Amino acid sequence: MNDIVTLENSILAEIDTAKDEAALESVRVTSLGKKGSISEKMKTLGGMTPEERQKTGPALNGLKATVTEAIATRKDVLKREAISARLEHETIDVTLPVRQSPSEAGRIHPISQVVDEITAIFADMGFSIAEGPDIETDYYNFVALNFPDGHPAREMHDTFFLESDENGERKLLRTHTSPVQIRTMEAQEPPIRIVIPGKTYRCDSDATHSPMFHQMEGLVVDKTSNVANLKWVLEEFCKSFFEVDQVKMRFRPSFFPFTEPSLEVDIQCDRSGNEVRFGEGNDWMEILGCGMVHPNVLRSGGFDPDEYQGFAWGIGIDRIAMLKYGMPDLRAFFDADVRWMKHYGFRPLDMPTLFGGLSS
Ligand code: 2U9
Repeated sequence: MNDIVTLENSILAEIDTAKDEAALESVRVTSLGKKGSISEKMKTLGGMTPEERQKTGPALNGLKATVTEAIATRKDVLKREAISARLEHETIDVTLPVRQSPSEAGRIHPISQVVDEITAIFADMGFSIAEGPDIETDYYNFVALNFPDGHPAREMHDTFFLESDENGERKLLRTHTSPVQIRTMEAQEPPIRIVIPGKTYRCDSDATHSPMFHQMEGLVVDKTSNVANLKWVLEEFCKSFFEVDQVKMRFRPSFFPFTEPSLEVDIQCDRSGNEVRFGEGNDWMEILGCGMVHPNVLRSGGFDPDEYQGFAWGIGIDRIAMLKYGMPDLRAFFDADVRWMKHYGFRPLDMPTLFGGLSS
């Protein structure tokens, strides 16, 4: 029994002098752990006579309880001492300026902003957003869109070609987002209502052309869609996008291989002041191209042109971003100049919605 008292005194002394929680944990392991001094003593109970065991058993259980409680009490004291020490040494200088969080300091690029605005407008009209690869085949970029081999309109696209692959096929960087419409027609049954914002590529570079630029095309295919529906969709889009109540539009005959009839669209504007104003004035500005989908293109998508019809349009995102936000030089979009982004960029948490305002 004496050795149990001695053991208790020595363990309690170690607990009292433990400097921190790590030292206390080490006392717990060496006393109560599987191979600790108390556990080792417990193991000797089996070799004792019943009388010895009757005395030693409760004494060891009491030792275990005393040590467990002493450890818990010391742990509380050490925790409180550690907090007091931190409070004494840690200070906050409340006069320092608050550092801006990335969600406040960062800016959304005007192109991304305009893509989000367009997405919000067309989603509200019931359109889905479709995407496809930037590297395309000649078939999806040209043939399926009614540009057969040798068609003169191919020359106008200034295409970037990749090296021929092992099958002799020359892939290319898509010159418009139109391949996505063909891929969607192949994969879906009408009615189809999609818009495709995305990167496009043509070998052209000056103040108003960049080798990589952004387009937003749209496609509707069903059994009844017509030019009146097309005009309504584009008018609603222009009013929402330029955030005006009314906008006059002028549709002029044009030619694109993938649409018949094809139309170019001008919107009313006022150029008399320093900036262009939409929805008023006596001037016109060309803004987009559109038309009814050509029967050959419907066939490429797997639809019978005697049963289905549709309309489509294409618009340059960079250009409408420049017009809406008064940015004079296209090249600045791709310069990654932080000062320019601070001036023309948008706050990350001001997401464009029709109910909250597109650009407010
Ligand atoms: C399919 C069927 C029809 C897409 C169209 C235009 C007219 C057009 C230009 C506008 C400015 C390109 O960025 S831009 O230079 N695009 O004028 N695009 S109709 O017609 C399609 C597309 C796919 C299957």
